Amino acid sequence: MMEQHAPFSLPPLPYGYDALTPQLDERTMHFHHDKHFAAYVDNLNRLLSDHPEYQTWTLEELCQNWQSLPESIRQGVRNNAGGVYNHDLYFRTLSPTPASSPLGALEGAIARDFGDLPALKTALKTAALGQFGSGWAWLTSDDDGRLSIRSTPNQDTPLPLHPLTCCDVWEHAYYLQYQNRRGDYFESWWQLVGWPQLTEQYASWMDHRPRHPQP
Ligand code: MN3
Repeated sequence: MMEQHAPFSLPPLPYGYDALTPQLDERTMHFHHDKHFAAYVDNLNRLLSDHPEYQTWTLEELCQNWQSLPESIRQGVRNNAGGVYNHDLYFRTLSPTPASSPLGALEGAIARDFGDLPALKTALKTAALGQFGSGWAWLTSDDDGRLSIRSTPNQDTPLPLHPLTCCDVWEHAYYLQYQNRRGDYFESWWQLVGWPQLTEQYASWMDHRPRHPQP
């Protein structure tokens, strides 16, 4: 998805709509994926339809370089390319059969950068609950593999940092099931984080990261 360019297509949900129950119910998944995520894809394609010169840009390029677009589509692409990028990662990194913990290089990096997994969770929850209004909380890596927690407003991404996973704290992600209880939603979301996938992604980055000149 990140390397795709226009026209973008909605990736199917990688598991059943009822696969994440009871933490995320089927109705929430239908609205969130089929209505909200789909709308970002449709809006982005519509914005780019009259601008063939930007139809070769990848999703990441659109997310990172929206400032250089014409004013007529700049804010729209910022919001909707971000919406596509963020929701793609959100749905891909949830798992119906989550493992209890990260492994390998990721486990080591969490110990180094947070102390332990509960400390990472606390920092991420603080970011998720502290984001005023709509936005996202992120676990990211820099080019050297150092992990950090970020939050972004609206549909902004943490690029050029590499996001490992993200908690959607827009009300549309949880209101049907949790109403105003964002903290309860976070706890449910946390139980669904697919650590095997994050472990593999992090290991792959570490194997292929750009090499900095040695001093
Ligand atoms: Mn959402």
